[in-house]
Amino acid sequence: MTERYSLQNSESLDRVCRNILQFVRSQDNFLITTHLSADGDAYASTLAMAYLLEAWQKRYRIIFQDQEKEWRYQFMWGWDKIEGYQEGMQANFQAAIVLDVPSRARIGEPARLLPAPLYCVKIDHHPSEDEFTTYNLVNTQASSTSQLVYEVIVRSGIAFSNELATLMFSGIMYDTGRFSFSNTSKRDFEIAAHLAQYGIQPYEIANQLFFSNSFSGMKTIGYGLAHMESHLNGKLCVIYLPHKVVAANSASEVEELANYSVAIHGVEVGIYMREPEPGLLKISFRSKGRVNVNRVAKVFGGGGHDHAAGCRVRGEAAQIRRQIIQEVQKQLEELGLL
Ligand SMILES: [Mn+2]
Repeated sequence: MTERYSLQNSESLDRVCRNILQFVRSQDNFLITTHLSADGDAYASTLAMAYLLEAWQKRYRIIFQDQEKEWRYQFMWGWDKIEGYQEGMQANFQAAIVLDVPSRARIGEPARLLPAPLYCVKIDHHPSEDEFTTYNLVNTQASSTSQLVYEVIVRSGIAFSNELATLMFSGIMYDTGRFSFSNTSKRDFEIAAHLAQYGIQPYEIANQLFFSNSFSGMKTIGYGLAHMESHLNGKLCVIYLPHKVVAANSASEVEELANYSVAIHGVEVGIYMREPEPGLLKISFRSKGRVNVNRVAKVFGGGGHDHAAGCRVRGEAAQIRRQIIQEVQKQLEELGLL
């Protein structure tokens, strides 16, 4: 069953969700996993599916590539159940649920533990890059994977609780940038209104997700802002953190710099480059909406959404920055914005 649904077709959404639920009901001993460098939506959607399996008394393990768990998500139900991938882990899972992942490669090492595609479910809102799962709930219009997980869980018949509602709300809040990014839809507000019935605390959740930075992390954000560069007549902003600066910080703490790169009047595209290890660049692309940054990221072997994408490349920062500027320039010229 490889069919996908579009937001306009709720009958099809219903069918896809029910197929997934039927499959999950029929299986046991699950692997649940997500993408490398798991973010708020990855944690929340993964843990919400674990909550469903728990309610159905299924056996499961949650395995992430990341060895270190992100402390800012510690408030989420099930955080303590997440394991980091270890060499030699046994691939004896009967079924798998992968969340928020556009490709097998983006899972990292836990991909080795996946059973055959016929036993794999994928729930995601990124454009798919390869086929490694049979049961797919993929909608690139959805704000978040957590929104899609809600669509599945609301049809499962399990009792909602504050913990479950907090998970799904957190994922949506995270990926919509507190209900403000261009991906935010009417559906997110409908879901939020339903989840609010279970006593969720938006203020507390926002504090955990967005305002729990360390002192040194905030200073590094300051470093990035103080050193940002303006290119292409102020249409492109580049923020770059060299290895020596990145090394002193937990990576996720300074992720917000990606959003700041495009938070300037007149900027169409923001780029946030950091060097987690010497010679390796992790790059985030953000667009105000007109430039398709997924296209830019693809030139460098990455991908994502039209408005937010990323890639990892090996090479020299100054040279890669020049190439990226050229790619953005091409699109700005095509659009008549330069
Ligand atoms: Mn997501």
